[in-house]
Amino acid sequence: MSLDTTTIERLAQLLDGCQRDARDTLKITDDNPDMDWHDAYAIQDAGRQLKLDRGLKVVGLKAGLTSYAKMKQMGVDSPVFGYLMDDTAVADGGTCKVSELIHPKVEPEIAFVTHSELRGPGCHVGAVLAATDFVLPGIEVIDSRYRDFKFDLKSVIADNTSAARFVVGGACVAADAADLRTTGIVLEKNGEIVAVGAGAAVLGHPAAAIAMLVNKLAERGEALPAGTLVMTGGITEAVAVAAGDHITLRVQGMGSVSIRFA
Ligand code: OOG
Ligand code: MG
Repeated sequence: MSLDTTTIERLAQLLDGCQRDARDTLKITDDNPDMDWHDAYAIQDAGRQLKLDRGLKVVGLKAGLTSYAKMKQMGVDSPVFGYLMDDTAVADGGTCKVSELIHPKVEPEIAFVTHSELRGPGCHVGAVLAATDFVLPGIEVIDSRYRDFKFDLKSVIADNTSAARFVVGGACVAADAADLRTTGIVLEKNGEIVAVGAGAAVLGHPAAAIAMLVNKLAERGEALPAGTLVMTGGITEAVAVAAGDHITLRVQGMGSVSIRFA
């Protein structure tokens, strides 16, 4: 750790305030160039504690920057992990108010729900699939709190990996009922196809994103609890949205999920 606890708390407050007021800030590494990886996750943790203190609940976890398309779009080279809070869940077909966000984008993802605890180190795709209850389509709405969506990895980790809203829906499918590498996805905006892809875009297999998350948690002595919802990361580049847009994600064999922006 290179930052003291006062600075970590101040940066968590800053990002939390930006999220609540829908205003942006410069990436925090500009003013804190010595910030290390532990600091980045410590700021993320402090931000989660602020939300828990307000009575919110953690309802899932997320991996991000897990596909080459996403890493290339954001100019970074490795995945990141964050959490999903209950006040950011949107019902399938529900509405998301853009006035509550800064510059939202949507990402087509495959979500997993586990039925058994997963514990690293050494977690792998096979262990994840064995512990998976079902998979289903998910759209993540990301909204970086950083100006013009410009950040580096440490800044985006501190900002809970741009998490803003998420929706899961469609059909729940057993993980062994589909080959998630070849599972195709189609993302539509206002009825027009804006992105297509396949599960393998995420680290070769979406379950690999969860294995990475579990091994990351193990570094802190933590496990992924049974019954956890995990978003495995955008399969394609994220797509900007504005009020009036309607987004549908179709996933092969899993139906579709949608969200409207107002
Ligand atoms: C970081 C979060 C990326 C994903 O699915 O790749 C993410 C960002 O691009 O703002 O959630
Ligand atoms: Mg995402």
